[in-house]
Amino acid sequence: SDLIEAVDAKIALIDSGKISGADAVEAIHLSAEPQNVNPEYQSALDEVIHKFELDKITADEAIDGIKEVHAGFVGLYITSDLIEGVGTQLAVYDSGRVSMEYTLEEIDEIIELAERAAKISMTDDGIPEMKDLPPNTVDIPAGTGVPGCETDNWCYMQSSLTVHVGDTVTWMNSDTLPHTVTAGWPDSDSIGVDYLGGNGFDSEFMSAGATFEHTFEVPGEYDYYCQLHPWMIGSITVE
Ligand SMILES: [Cu+2]
Repeated sequence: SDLIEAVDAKIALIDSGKISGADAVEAIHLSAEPQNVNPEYQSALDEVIHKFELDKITADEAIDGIKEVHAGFVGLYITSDLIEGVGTQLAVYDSGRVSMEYTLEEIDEIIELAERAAKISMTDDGIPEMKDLPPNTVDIPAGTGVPGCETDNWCYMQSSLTVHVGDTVTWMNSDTLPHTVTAGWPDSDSIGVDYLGGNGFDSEFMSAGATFEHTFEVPGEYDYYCQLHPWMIGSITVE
């Protein structure tokens, strides 16, 4: 599959010695994560990365761990119900809207973003500190690309916002991964611009650092979510 090829390409890059161990770990993390093809693969990968981030293992050990996880799951990808439950993601990659390969310059850029994201301060509860944002701005904090943020409602900060008719809301992607701001919810009949009789919105892919704006002209309760990480949900109330 595309995923196998992408991770194999990354591992080849590491093996060729073109990038350092720590850079490679980050790059694999960031390139594999948005694909999110198999939750078990993802959590096994996350576990390795997490140990690396906590300095419990070295970069070289992390790479070995990643290779092991990867090797262990290759058979599963090829033989099992690959498509089930991943239709959206695969369509996304097939559409070419998400880059599967990174150039060395892009990897440098990603690492810089990752370092910036790592500096975001967290409260004692592990919830990102609320940023000092302009009015009617919603932040997408780092770390929302893996499940967990939904427990304390910080996948979008703030997850619910009340504005007035005519107001423009701006979303900022402060994470290192792409996200979307898509009206509706994962199982709703109509999503994106079709939501609520054509009054919805859809950012499509917001890369790291990107912003998206929508002006609300019709009162109502607008639910929204991330198409890449459907546990990310938020709402805008327009009065
Ligand atoms: Cu997302």
